[in-house]
Amino acid sequence: MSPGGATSTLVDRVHSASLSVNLQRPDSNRYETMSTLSALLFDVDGTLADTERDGHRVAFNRAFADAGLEWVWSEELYGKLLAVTGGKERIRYYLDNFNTAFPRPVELDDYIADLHKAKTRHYVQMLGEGLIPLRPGVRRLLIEAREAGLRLAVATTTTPENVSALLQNALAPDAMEWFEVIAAGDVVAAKKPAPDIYSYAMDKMGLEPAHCIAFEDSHNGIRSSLGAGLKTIVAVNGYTRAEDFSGAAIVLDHWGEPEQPFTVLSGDAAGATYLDLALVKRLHGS
Ligand code: XBP
Ligand code: MG
Repeated sequence: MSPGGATSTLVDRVHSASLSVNLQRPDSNRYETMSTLSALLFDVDGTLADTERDGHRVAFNRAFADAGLEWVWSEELYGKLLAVTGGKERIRYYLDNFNTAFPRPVELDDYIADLHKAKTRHYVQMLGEGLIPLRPGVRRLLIEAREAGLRLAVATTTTPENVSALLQNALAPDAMEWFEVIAAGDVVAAKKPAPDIYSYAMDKMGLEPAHCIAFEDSHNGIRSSLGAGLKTIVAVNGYTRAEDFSGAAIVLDHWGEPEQPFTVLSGDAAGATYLDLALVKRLHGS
C-alpha cells in the first residue's frame, strides 16, 4: 500500500500534460511545474459517510423481505458483494455467484430494477430518519474548502436520490448547492472501477485532472480516480481496510478531527493529525 507504483506513473503523466504554471525557482535556473488546486471531488459511500454495513445492506434486506424473498445479506456476505459497485449490479452478482439455485424470472433486468427501487426507498427513508451521520472531519473540510473558494463535486456509483438524501439530512438542508456537479449512478454506463464517473464530473466542470483531487475509501474507488488521472486521498473503512491502495497520495484510517487524530496507514502527513486544506494542497502538490 505504499504511494507510488504503476498507477502513479499515469497520474504524473496526466498531471504534467495538463494546464499548469511554470515557476522559475529564484535560487536556480531550473523550472518546476505547479498546478493550482481548483476542485475537490468526493466519493460518497464509505467516504462522506459509512453507509454500507448499516445503511445500504439493511435497505437491501428490507427490500428482499418486502418481495417475499428469503435472501438475507449478512455483514460478512455483504463484504464479499462489495466487490461489485452499484446496487443493481450487486444483486445480479449475488445471483450469479451466491444464489445460483434461485429460479430467475424471465424479465430479470426488470425484476432486479424493481427490487432496487424498493431498496432505494428504504435507504432514503433511513437517511431521513438521521440514521447515518457524516464521517468525522467531512463537515469541517467541506466548510473550509467552500470558504477558500474551492469548487466541489461528487463522483459516485450510488443512485442520485441517495446522494441528495444524505447531503440534505447529514450535512445541511441546502447542501446540494454546495456541490457544482453531482455525478451519480447510471449517468455513465461503466461504474467504478471504470474512470468514467470522475471524467464525467471534470468534463462538466471544465477542469483538467491536474487541478482536482479525489477522496476515496475503496480499491474500486481509487482505481476509478487514478484511472481518470486524479491524485487521490484515501480514508479506509471497516470493509476496505485491507484493500490495495497503491498510487494513493496518502492512506488514512479516517479524515481526522482536531480532537480525534487520524492514523497514517501509508504516506506522509507532514506531522498533521487531521485532514485540512493545507494538507490536501500539500498532497496535491500545489
Ligand atoms: C458505492 C456502491 C453503491 C452502494 C449502493 O460504491 O457500490 O452501489 O453500495 O448504491 P462507491 P445503489 O462508493 O465506490 O461509489 O444501490 O444506489 O447503486
Ligand atoms: Mg466508496
